[in-house]
Amino acid sequence: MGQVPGDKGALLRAERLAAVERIGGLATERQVDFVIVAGDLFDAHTVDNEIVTRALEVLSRFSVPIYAIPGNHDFSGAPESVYARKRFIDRCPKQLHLLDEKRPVAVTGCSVTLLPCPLLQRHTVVDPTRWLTDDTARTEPNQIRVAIAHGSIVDFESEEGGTTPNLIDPAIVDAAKLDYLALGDWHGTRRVADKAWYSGTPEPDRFKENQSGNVLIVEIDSPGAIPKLDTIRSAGCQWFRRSASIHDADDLAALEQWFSDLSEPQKTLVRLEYEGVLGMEELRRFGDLLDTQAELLLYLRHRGNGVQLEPTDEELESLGREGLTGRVAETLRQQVGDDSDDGRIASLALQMLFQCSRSIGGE
Ligand SMILES: [Mn+2]
Repeated sequence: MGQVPGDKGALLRAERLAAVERIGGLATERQVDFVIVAGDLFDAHTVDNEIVTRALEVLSRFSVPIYAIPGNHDFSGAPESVYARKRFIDRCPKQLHLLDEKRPVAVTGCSVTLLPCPLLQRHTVVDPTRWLTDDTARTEPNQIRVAIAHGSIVDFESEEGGTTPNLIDPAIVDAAKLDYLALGDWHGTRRVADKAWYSGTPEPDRFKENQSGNVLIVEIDSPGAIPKLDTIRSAGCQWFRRSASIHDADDLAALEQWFSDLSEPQKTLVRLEYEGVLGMEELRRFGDLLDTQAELLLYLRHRGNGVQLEPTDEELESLGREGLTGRVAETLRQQVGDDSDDGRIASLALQMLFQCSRSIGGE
């Protein structure tokens, strides 16, 4: 959340809690047996007590049990762990079960046994799911075996091979006869196999187009059955990345339209990257667009090489074609559009030239 400063950052933090609240509502509405948090309930051990207290308060209103494992950001077993903190221990509601041991846990009221793969340190070189083929991971034959793990799948970092920490081999699903493997760490919703999914983070927190902001409702009829999944949007905010190449009035109009089509600007964050060349009037319109959207949106970050000024024939005409100003402007115009310092300097010089000529002209 460090990307968004000040009050707007605070708004985003509040939205994360609201997402947890929505999940609680959904759990009741859909009559699920329990909720799984596959790690990183908290994003750091240094999280403020205020956030711990508020998160636990929201979870205390869940009508069903919540089973959470520690992830790489909130690993357990160390004195500095958020889970060792007095505030957490004192305020942990009865619904929340922190599974920080590698042993099967039967869920009361349904025939599911959970097989947690907690992280007890930030990085492990041993696959955290490896214990699932041990005798200690055996369950009763009528039980639905649901494992919970936090880490990366081999495919994601195939070029780096074994150097990725907390690496999970999805072959464990068959090897350990799992009915489902609930995965955490990846921010987007992602299918690894029929029986292994990343739900993704319920509230996005970065500009990455990776399908985040969902919860998964998983229905498993009996041991061995293929799980039925329903992806439900849990996010309150939308994060967009947009790149724009702006070379004429149509390009500018398309960008204006894109912004005005955003359904909830106050809950929308946009990262805009742009480049291009526009005439004087259009460049002013573009500047206005950025200013007003920065005011309207929850957050607008824009960067890029900038849009350069290339005055139209009429705009050049207004400087007087035969005069000195006109001739300088014409020379500068020929350098604009060049993606180099020269092009950018020529564009800035032209903008200053227009400003000067207008203030002399008494506009
Ligand atoms: Mn993580």
